[in-house]
Amino acid sequence: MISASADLPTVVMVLTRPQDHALRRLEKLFRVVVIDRPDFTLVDPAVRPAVRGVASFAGFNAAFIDGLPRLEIIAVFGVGYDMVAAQEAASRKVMVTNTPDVLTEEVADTAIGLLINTVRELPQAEAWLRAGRWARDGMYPLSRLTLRGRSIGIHGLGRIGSAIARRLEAFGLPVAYHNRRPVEGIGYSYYPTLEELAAAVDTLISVVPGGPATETAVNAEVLAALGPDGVLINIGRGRSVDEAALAAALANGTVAAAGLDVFADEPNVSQALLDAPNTTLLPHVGSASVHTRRAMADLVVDNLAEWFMTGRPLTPVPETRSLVRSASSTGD
Ligand code: NAP
Ligand code: 8YV
Repeated sequence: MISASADLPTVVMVLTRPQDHALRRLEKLFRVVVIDRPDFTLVDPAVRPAVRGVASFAGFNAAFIDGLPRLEIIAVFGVGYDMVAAQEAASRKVMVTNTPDVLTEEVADTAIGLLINTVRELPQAEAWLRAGRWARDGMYPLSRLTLRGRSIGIHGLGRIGSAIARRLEAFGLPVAYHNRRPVEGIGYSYYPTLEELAAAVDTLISVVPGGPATETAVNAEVLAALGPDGVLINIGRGRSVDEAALAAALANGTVAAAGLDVFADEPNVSQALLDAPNTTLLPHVGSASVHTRRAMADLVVDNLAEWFMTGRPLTPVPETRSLVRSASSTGD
């Protein structure tokens, strides 16, 4: 057991904004050094050789790992770890963990909210009321689009994609999907390419991980296949969508509307998308409730604690799943 009286491992916490709950928990278990970006030179050179763990609320690269010679584990805040050098960590025998499952239902709820807002124009209707237009100009115009009669395509039927699909089944809407391979034991129709899926449905929800394999997967051809009644929702990663192609498709009616929670260059949003018609844009709030962010922060801390207590973290990323903590690892 790690106890306050033991020789505590040193852990670096990389914080881009305050995480008081996680900090308080970490300070009970470890000696904690806080830095505000993943740059090892921000850690005192005398402390660097003692650092054995990192709690990262930001990404990191190989140079960061190399600057901390006794590093054993990096616990990442977030399920998506495209901003993380996981392969490089694996080759250096550094464990990487992420925060799956604890955010799945929250992100699925957000996706449904974004879909309904996009299709039924609820944010615009509220703006109409607040601007006094209901009393002045009458009823908000009927929404052009509806969820009724839609067919849904999920791009990335994993944990979150499945939770979105379950919700939409309850809405009475048919669901199909595209992954690199079919999911066993699932009744939804599978399409081996994204373009085939887009052609078969009128509502595409993208919830794939970022990275080279999904970069601009939702491109001009996919949008054309989705068609003029088509709605795109992206709650996965911004770079999975060709944003210039999407802005053009919205402007010329190739697709009807888009709801986006994620963007290629966050926190910057391209002017073309800001100017595009029929869009609902959210500032990456998929998991952003106090409840769920606290659960994610707890999992970051629990992963570090389990690693140092048992050598087996709770949620390793696939790249480092087979790593075991070396028996020669000792206290600071
Ligand atoms: P997951 O369980 O790993 O699901 C990912 C799904 O994507 C799997 O079904 C996978 O199936 C599929 N996939 C992966 N690469 C693909 C490719 N090249 N082409 C087609 N399908 C592919 O992950 P999750 O927990 O559902 O999270 C999904 C992603 O959502 C995260 O990685 C993150 O980027 C994003 N996310 C966003 C927010 C937000 O706030 N907006 C919050 C949480 C997560 P195959 O492996 O069979 O292809
Ligand atoms: C978070 C996410 O916003 O988990 C993810 O992959 O995109 C979101 O839950 C992010 O990871 C932390 O800022």
